[in-house]
Amino acid sequence: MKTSSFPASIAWTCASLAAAASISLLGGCKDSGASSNADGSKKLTIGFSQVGAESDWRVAETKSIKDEAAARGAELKFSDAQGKAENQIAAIRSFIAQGVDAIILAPKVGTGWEPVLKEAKAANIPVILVDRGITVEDPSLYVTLIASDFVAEGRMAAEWLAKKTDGKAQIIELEGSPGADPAIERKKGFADGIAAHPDMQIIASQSGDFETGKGKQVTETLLQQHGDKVTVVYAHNDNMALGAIEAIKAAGKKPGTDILVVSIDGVKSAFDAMVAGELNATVECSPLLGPAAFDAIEKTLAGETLEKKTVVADRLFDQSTAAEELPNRKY
Ligand code: GYE
Repeated sequence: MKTSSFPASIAWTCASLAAAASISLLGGCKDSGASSNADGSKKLTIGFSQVGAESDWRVAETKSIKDEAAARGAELKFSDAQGKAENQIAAIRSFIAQGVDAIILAPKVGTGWEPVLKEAKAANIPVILVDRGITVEDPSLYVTLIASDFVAEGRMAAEWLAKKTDGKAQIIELEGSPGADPAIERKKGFADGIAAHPDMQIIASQSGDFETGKGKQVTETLLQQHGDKVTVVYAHNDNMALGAIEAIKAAGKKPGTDILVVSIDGVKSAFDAMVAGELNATVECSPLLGPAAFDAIEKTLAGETLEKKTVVADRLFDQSTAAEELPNRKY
């Protein structure tokens, strides 16, 4: 789907300025008082509102965006919201007040963004969404979303599991943060994937907030409640799966054998756990979004119209290839 990106007026101004004066598009067209790059182009100032650092995945995403800002000579104003959407709203307001050239937003939840995004739009500051989507009535409130297909990820996990278990599984599901796009969609994709297998059932489902500690805690409680019935843990991210692995061991069982563990993200520690035989499979979800985010910023400031969504391609890894793949992992 193609939708117009940022207000045509600002796009026109940037493009024509660049054409007329041959200035680097890297410079954007806002004056935030920043200095110049070595090649004489004006330094871009970008605000990045990050959810927090709850997972290895998110730490890798932050690094990717920081590294890319440095590589492109942009100044990055970074805000860690400590897991709170309201802190992200405050950070966006502060970026607007500082007159940044563009904002990168990794939204904690899918709703509640309309008012602050209207403020950004009124200030002619384009907003690029990374990793999670949002629901807004007016799609022009953001330029583009760069993210994985979370429904497909959940489905991939389910299909792998159906093959592995011959369609028989009693599953504990560890959900991501409530209201977060990947939590909602990974749940849906997985449910779709097991629907054709009547002997695959989710016997309990609870949020572990995408964190290792909470994943462990929730698994401990659910194992106490459901005892010997459980044959599989499906976690919406690797960190919760790693927590679940600890809880399974503490309950005197062998993760990966007595209870299969499947998750999503593909972080290095998940590959280590697969090599150790404790995690069975993980679906890759790339957090290396910095280059695509900065390409989008440069294009929108240059007046180009962007696709509304760029889908990052994912694939599943299991124990059969984990050792061979581990040295190639970049996060
Ligand atoms: O899977 C998880 C994280 O939004 C895609 O958030 C991201 C998810 C990722 O904390 O580990």
